[in-house]
Amino acid sequence: MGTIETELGIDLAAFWMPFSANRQFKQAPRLLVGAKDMHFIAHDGRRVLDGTAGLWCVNAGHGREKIINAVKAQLDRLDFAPTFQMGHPMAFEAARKIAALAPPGLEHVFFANSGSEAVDSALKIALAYHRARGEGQRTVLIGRERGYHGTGFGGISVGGMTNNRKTFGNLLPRVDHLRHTWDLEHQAYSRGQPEWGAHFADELESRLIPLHDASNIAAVIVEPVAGSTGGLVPPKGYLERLRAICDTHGILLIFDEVITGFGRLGKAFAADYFGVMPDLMTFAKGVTNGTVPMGGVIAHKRVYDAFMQGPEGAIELFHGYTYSGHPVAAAAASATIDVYREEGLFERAAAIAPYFEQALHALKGLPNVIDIRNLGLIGVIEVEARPGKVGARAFDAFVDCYANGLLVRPAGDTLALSPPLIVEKQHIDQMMGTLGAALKRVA
Ligand code: PXG
Repeated sequence: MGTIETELGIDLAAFWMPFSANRQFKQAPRLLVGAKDMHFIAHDGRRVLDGTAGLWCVNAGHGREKIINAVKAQLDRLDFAPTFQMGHPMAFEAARKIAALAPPGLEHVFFANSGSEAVDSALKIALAYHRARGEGQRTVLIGRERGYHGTGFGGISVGGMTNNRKTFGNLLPRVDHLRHTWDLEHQAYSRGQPEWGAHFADELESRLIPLHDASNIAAVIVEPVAGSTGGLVPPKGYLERLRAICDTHGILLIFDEVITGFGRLGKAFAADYFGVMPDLMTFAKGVTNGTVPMGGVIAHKRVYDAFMQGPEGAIELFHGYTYSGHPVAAAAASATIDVYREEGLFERAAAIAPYFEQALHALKGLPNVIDIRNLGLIGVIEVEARPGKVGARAFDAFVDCYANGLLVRPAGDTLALSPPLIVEKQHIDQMMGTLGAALKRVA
């Protein structure tokens, strides 16, 4: 063990950390040892304001008793039960509550254990749906540049993040991409949805459908708001156009709502916020308030019904996970949804979003800031990259913020804020104060 490890009393060697600079981290670790409501406790005892709801998942804030108690009670009652040709009450209860929260028509829930699995499940359901209807030739999947759909082979194939793709070979065949919707020249400092850019949807019809032929295309998958690549907010009218084109050509529209689901935009789902209904919707993260891993797909009734046609005893979809609908995750989801509802947290997020927007955009003019974007409780600052060192400035700002009691999330040269929905004005003021000071220091 090195000196830092001796100081901390922890051996850092064995854990190969995900999406992390392992060697750098292990030289100067940032360890979190506790959390309550809006704050983490760092290993040195400092309170750190959680500007990111963990990783966009702790929407009701940390350490919520109702959820914790539900998890404990479930562990005491039934620790595990299979869901392949068997069942247990809590999986059905969680699915019922999730479906009740989802927009009309989105009625059936397929459980996975993460956003990545949710995405792979949704892509497979789309392919199987067309096959069940006698259109098995529809195998082309369309994603979008700068999309993030997790890290499975399906997700990175339809995703559009260079670093997540370049190392991993051929990926899925028969995948294509729409261009992303961000344009600095026409959209910089948009508050909420940019006015300009709905036409980016048109290339589905003008470029991709002519190239592949609509009869071969299974699905289009997009994040309603692209989260991980820096909060790319869809231009007004863009999602509506995608929906209309998919309808014209019999293509399924999948919304990846892993980040936008469970109140991030001030509604249960982004589909509600935008008034655009997908055929399939993925979720994860906020479904259990981050307490227990869970993800899944919510399918429209017409998609589910297409599967329920064959002989009675036939398994309709050869897909699933040992832990699909895990009792402990299902109990966490059920209690989490109760908390969201009882405390009106989605409405709360909607009510405080204008204050958040105002405070965020007040950072305009600070050194190197080139764009500020927001929607609901998503806020992103884009800074000019240091010459030849993409991402370094945002990373330094993240480290500076952490040293000064605030957790923000760096991605490339953006810094994202996505606080728990219980955030108060004083927290927002603190976030912007700390972030502003950091941006000056790393100039
Ligand atoms: N889809 C979307 C839209 C996501 O944002 C996933 C799928 C994958 O989920 P899992 O549970 O497999 O990680 C995600 C995950 C960040 C950040 O800081 C975002 C995610 C994960 C970690 C960090 O932007 N999103």
